[in-house]
Amino acid sequence: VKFIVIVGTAGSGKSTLTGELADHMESFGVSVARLNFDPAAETLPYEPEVDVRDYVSVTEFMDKGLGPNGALIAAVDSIINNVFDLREKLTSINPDYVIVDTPGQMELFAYRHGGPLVLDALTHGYEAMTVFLIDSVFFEKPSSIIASLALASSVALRLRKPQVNIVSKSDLLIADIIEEIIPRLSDPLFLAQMVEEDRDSPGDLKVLMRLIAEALSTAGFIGEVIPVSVNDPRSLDALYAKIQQVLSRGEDYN
Ligand SMILES: Nc1nc2c(ncn2[C@@H]2O[C@H](COP(=O)(O)OP(=O)(O)OP(=O)(O)O)[C@@H](O)[C@H]2O)c(=O)[nH]1
Ligand SMILES: [Mg+2]
Repeated sequence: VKFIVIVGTAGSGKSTLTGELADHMESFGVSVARLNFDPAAETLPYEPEVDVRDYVSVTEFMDKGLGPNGALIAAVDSIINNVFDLREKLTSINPDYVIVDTPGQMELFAYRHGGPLVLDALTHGYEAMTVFLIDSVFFEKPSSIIASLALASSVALRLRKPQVNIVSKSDLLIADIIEEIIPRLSDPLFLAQMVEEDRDSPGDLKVLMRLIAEALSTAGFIGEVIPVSVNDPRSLDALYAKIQQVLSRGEDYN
């Protein structure tokens, strides 16, 4: 069993990708279990083999006085009590891969303790990686591109797993962004130029943006960013190839 943990901001396409990537991988003859890790999901675009909603309920925490966001955080924290059962279920299915569809509340995985703790307990002893979705809507402005890369690095810092960063819903982007910007996101000179040409940000923020970009690229954090659309099977091929490459490289991180 190898774990692919899908993480991204609200509405970035995690659940849709979980379903489509699983189907795509199965078409190559590998077995995949879809794990819904979002206790607040109302409907899902796929049929999960394993579902945290069978164990924890967000409304239970709302009944205790928490608001919807706080209740979701508490619900995810409480999954720790069910990790043994979840692992039992998954090992009885014994798939080649488990794809984990997480909630869009990024603080769970970018800042808080509970998200990494529960995921570590879930994947302990198995190979695991993160696929981080950068929503294509963030490609509107240099400042949101840099902020998204910074968020991607927060997730990597907290989850401590090998991570592939992708741009989701790439069919919504114009060709220029796909061809000229996304392939060059790991190039510090390109990022510096993009920041320099940004007309929306004042000078002091440009300095900050340039330094963040330089730090992420010189640290080698950004790597190859893959544009992915669930409507384009070739992009799912490219993502699956990258996943296999990262997971076969193995043990460097854990
Ligand atoms: N055009 C296009 N739309 C997509 C793609 N992937 C997902 N979507 C749409 O984006 C919307 C959000 O998708 P979800 O999969 O629910 O996103 P999510 O990240 O799971 O959302 P939360 O769980 O609420 O955080 C849906 O309307 C999807 O149909 C894609 O590759 N291209
Ligand atoms: Mg979802």
